Amino acid sequence: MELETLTKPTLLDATLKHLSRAELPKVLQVQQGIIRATHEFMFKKGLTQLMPLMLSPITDPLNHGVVDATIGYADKRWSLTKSMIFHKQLALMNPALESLYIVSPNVRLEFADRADTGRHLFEFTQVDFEFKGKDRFFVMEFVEELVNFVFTKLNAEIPEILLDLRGELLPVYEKWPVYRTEKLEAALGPDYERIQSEEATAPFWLLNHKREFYDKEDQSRLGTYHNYDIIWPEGYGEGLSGAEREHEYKQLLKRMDETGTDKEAFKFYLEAAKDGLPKTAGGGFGVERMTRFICRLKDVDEVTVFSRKPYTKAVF
Ligand code: ASN
Repeated sequence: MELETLTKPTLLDATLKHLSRAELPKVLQVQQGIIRATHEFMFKKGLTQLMPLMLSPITDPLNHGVVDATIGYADKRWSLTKSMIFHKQLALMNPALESLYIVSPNVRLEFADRADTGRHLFEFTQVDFEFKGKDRFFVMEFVEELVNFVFTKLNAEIPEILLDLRGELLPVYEKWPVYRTEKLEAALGPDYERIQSEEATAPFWLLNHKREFYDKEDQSRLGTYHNYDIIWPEGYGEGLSGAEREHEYKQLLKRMDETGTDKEAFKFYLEAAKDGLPKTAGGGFGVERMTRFICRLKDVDEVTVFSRKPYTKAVF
């Protein structure tokens, strides 16, 4: 084989092409503006910022399969963070801490079937937040205020960039429609989330997804859950997920059985629940997904400097 063929820098070529896109600096300024405004909002609302962790004995089981991302250290297996869901709940065991947030890098090594959704990265950042003693109604209102605060700030701080990238300034949303998944599915079929997102002109809430064991089950309607997603309009799809949390030991055991969760792996967490986990509610929004929606980009990977598109044979 020719030396030239052997050393052909295809990965470098692809990397340089990706990071040299002319519009990227503007997209990054939008993303930076989101983070800047989010910090300001969280400070105003009194949430305490935690630093992110990348390694833990347990992490979010998620409601879909991904490639295992654990490493061995100190005679233990450590998972790369898929979300800091359990850390949020555990940290609120501190009696003096009422609410918290983290700008949290998440590693989810998605399979190839998520490479072309336009919404998935194998490494991304979410703003994850949690409140002690609050319910879903409180969190939903908090999130609506947060989004409107961030959008208003961006309109004031970087109007030219917004006009350039999305063709207009950002709206402030007065009304946030609320749907239940089972009702939307009955009306629109299995692809209800995409169809409703494409038809919508404003973000909306979707309640009651069947999900991880930590989303609180409605005790008066078993099999339904006190969780909520934000779906961005214009076909941009899911942008935030959150829930009131299960915190009672017996109910956690029941939900772990129902979701086929390995209780042995969650021994430490279950011990904490036996002692008494606080009642909490929260959520998290994807920073790159919000940036994509604001900039009206085709694929969320257009937000990254170094491509994080899930595995396809063409790339690796
Ligand atoms: N951050 C989400 C929540 O708080 C969980 C997740 O990212 N899977 O519910």
